[in-house]
Amino acid sequence: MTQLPLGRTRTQVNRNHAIIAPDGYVVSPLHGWTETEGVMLISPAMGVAVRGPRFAMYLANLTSDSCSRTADPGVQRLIYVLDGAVSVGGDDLSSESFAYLPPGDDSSVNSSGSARLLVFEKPYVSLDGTPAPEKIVGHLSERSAEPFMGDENARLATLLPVEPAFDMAVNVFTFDPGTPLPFVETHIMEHGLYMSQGQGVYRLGENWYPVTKGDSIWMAAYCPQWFVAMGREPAQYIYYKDVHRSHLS
Ligand code: UGY
Ligand code: MN
Repeated sequence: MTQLPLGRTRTQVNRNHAIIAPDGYVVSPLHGWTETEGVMLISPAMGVAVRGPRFAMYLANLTSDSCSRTADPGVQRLIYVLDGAVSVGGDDLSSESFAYLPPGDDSSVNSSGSARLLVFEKPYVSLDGTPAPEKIVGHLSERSAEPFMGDENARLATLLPVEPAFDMAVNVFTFDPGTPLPFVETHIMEHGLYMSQGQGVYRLGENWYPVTKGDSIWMAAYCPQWFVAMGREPAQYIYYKDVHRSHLS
């Protein structure tokens, strides 16, 4: 990767969106994890927006001594393995595997070597008469990647069931080179996004950003958004969105 001149960064934090580039990472001990360092990519502490993030997305860098503690009370967690292997409450997870832990689930994450995880956390909002979801463990390859709005070159896989019990979605979107999102989206849901492969250009509000593997993006509710994949290989991102809850809550 080309070195940036001293005093420059590709990171930008704005009112309704942010690009967090690896050139500015500061690793620190992770609250709720033991012997684990990480980078908090998105959290309510960003607070620059009219309405800041209501979830967190972070990288957890594990060694053989690392383990996680139960998430804060009422908080659900989705763990996606970027590199390496871990066990989550006895289930073995390899690269591109994931585990969804509902609030209160005390499955601990352990690793026997180095591993890199992308973690999403959100306070769970219950729905009257609908029990909270149970723990789920799976692998990206088990989820079917469906053409997005009929486009075979843009494929969307949902990791979690699309059911009212879930108040968050985590999806994996893969675009062949040259493929765009079909229109500029503007919607009430917010997103936390991690580029897992390839590169492209993201439009956020009135700005266009070249983005590449390893970059993270936060998009506030109603942030106009659009993407086109560029380069020689498919671009892929993993993203969070809030779903299935009242627009007034
Ligand atoms: O689910 C979504 O809103 C998705 N199409 N947004 C995005 O990729 N920026
Ligand atoms: Mn969207």
